[in-house]
Formats: sequence, C-alpha cells, structure tokens
Amino acid sequence: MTVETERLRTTVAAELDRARRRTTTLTEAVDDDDLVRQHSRLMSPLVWDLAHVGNQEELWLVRDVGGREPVRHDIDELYDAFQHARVDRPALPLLGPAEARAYVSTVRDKALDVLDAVRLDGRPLVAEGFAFGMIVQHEQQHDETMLATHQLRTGAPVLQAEPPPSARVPATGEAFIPGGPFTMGTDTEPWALDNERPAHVVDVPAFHLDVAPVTNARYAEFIDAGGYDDPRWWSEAGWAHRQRASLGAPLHWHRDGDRWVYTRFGRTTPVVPDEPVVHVCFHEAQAFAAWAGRRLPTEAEWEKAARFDPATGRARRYPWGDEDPQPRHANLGQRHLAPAPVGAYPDGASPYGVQQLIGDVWEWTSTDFHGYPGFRAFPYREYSEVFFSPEYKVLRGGSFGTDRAACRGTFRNWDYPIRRQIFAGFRCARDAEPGESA
Ligand code: AVJ
Ligand code: FE
Repeated sequence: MTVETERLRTTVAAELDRARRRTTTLTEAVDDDDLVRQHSRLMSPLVWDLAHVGNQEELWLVRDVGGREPVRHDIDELYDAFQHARVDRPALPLLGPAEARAYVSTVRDKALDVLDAVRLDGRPLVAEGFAFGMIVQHEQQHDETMLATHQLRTGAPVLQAEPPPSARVPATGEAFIPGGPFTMGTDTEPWALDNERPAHVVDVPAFHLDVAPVTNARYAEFIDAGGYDDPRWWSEAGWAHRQRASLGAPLHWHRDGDRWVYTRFGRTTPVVPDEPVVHVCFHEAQAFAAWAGRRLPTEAEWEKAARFDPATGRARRYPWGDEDPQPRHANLGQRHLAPAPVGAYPDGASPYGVQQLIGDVWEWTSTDFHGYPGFRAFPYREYSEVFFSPEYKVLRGGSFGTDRAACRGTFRNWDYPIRRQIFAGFRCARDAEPGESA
C-alpha cells in the first residue's frame, strides 16, 4: 500500500470520527423525550436524523462499497427522505434513542472495516475516497440540520460555545469585480459533489459586491423604514408570502420595548448591530436589496468574487487561497453559536477584498438551482438532480453551523425562497456603470 493511500485512509477515518463526535454532541445534549419529539413541522425528530445518517452510511459504505450484508434490511424505507415528509416522521415506527445509537455504532464499525479493506483507486465511487467523503459531508449536513432543530426547540439552553471573535477591521462599502471570464465549478476537488461539476467558463460582467453580509443594524433600518409594509420592494410571490405568513422581522426576533431581542439556542439577548442578519428568507433578502437600491448577486457573481485570483487568472478553492479552512479564516463548524460581527475575519478576505464569504451565514443568491452545462448525476440522482428547478434558490458560503468538510468555494446549497429556519442571510450587489472600473 502506498504512503498516499495510507494517508487518505487516516484522513477519512479522522473525518468520519469528527462528524460522529458532532452528531453525538447534538444528540446527547437533550433527553430521550426531546430526541423523539418534533420541535417544528419543518424538521425531523433528532432521532430520525441520527438513524438516517447511519442508514446512508450503511447503504453506501457497508453495502455498496463494501459489498457486505445489510445490518438492518428492514428499516431502509423509514429513513428514505423521499418516502416520508418531515412532518410525518414522528408518527413512524422509528428506532428509539438507544436502538438508533446502537445501529449507527454497528454501521460505523463495519464502515471502518470496509475502509481498511477496500482499494481506494478502483471504481469512480471510491477514487480518492469519494464515497467516504460524501458520507462525511452527509453526516455534517445533517448535523447542521440538527443544529437548526436545536434553534427551533424551546426550553433551557443545552448547547455551549465560545462567543465569536470581535471585529478587527472595517467591513463597509463594496468591492469592484471587473468583468471577464472565470472558471466556475470544479473537476479537480476530490470530494466535490456532483452539482459542483463540471468546471466551466462563465463570463461575468463587471459588478460591485458588498464587502460584508448585511448586518442586523442595516436590516433594522429596513424594518423601521416600513419595508415590510411597502409592496414596491417585494416581488409578487414575495409579497404574497409576506402577507400570508405575516412577516415583520427575521425569525427569532422579538420586540422588547423599543429594542429588538433575539432568542438563540434558548438564550434571549439584545440584537447585536454589527452581526450579519440571519434567519431571513429569500423574499426578505430580495425586498431589502430593492429597498436599498441594490440587488442580490447571482451565483456566478458570488463564486467569482470568492474564488477568482486576478493575479493568476485562476479560480482558487477558497477566498484566501487553496489552504483548507483554519479557525482564523472563517466562522465554521459550530465553534461558535452565532455569526461573527462583520470585519472579524480579515484573514479570510478574497483578492478583491470581499470578507466573510465563507462561514457566518449562508448567502441567498438570485439564481435558481440547476445543473451546470454537462452535469452528470453522481452517484445518485436524489442528491441534486431531482431538485433542479426554479422552485429552489441557491445559497452559498456556509454558516457558523457548517463544517469545513461540507463547505468550499464551489459548494452549492439550495432551499425554497420562503425558508427561514436555515442559517441564512445575504449581501447585496449592483451592476457596474458602463466604463466603470473602481
Ligand atoms: C444540500 C442541505 C439541501 O439537507 O436537504 C442531506 C443535504 N441531502 N441529505 C438537505 C442532504 C441528503 C440537503 N441540502
Ligand atoms: Fe440525508
């Protein structure tokens, strides 16, 4: 066995373990009653996510990659996300907390056995450890979903983390991104998912992009200016939704006398003015942008601002370069339970000086979720392809609750434009004037 294969196995095992520690933290923080309860109709019971993570690992690593016998042949249907809507999951005959824990641990032992035995240079599914990387990302994605469930749960706080770092540099105004082609997506990132492929050249006209995400202070100005009551700023669908859902402020915000407070993971505090706003839907982001005389960036604009290096003409893995995310680059991985104030991550800035593109809050873009030219579903249609539709908007960049394994300059997330339970905010863009260069 080569040194590289050995190193890859070690990395895979460490990443699987890191994901499992996080899953364990999220599922041991609450009692059994809380694990099986539905905290919101938008979310599964935590115990469903737990066993679903194990079931995906069983399907792909134990059965497919390993060619082993099923651990539990009888529960696939219960944990198939396409068989039962989230709202219906609490009524299913799910594995209980103890059974679910035993199940995921048995599956993990077998998956690690498979990791020791399998060649990592054979079929495309395992080349460069892809199937293992896909399962690591799947678990981390469900960990972020479980974190969103924790945010929706009521009761005493159960999660702890250090507060995010303070602002270190100014982060106001906008950056100018000159027009011209750049290579979007990737053919070379080994654990990139199918929707990030293939790499393709996109010509992006010159535009301006906010240096930082829109802050709570700025968003409160929109509220104070009556932005929620003026249909001029809203799309037709957005206004209809604003009326139907009686939107008036981000999810989790409340009035306390003449100030705003929010409740985060069970703790209620005054809204911090210079933090990125979070828990707004696409329609709110779009309305804010219109009110501000701006617009949301397209997905291609976002990625060019994040990855393009004008010095080399190359698109890099992250805004700061090709190095994997370190704590000094970005607020990722649930190290903090909130976005950091704008200006807190100068080391994560892109060559154009755009900050906090990775981490803190997912950023709504104006782009519908579709496959790139030449898209091929891999290894299953149900990860991305079945969601390609104008019904979904693309989000970029990851949040404080996104793990670095499931976040990079090419990573694409998507959701319905009315959703607010995810850790999503936004930044604004505008067209450059003809001939403008700064
Ligand atoms: C990419 C976050 C939209 O949670 O629905 C989890 C990820 N896919 N299990 C989701 C996913 C299958 C997905 N998102
Ligand atoms: Fe899943």
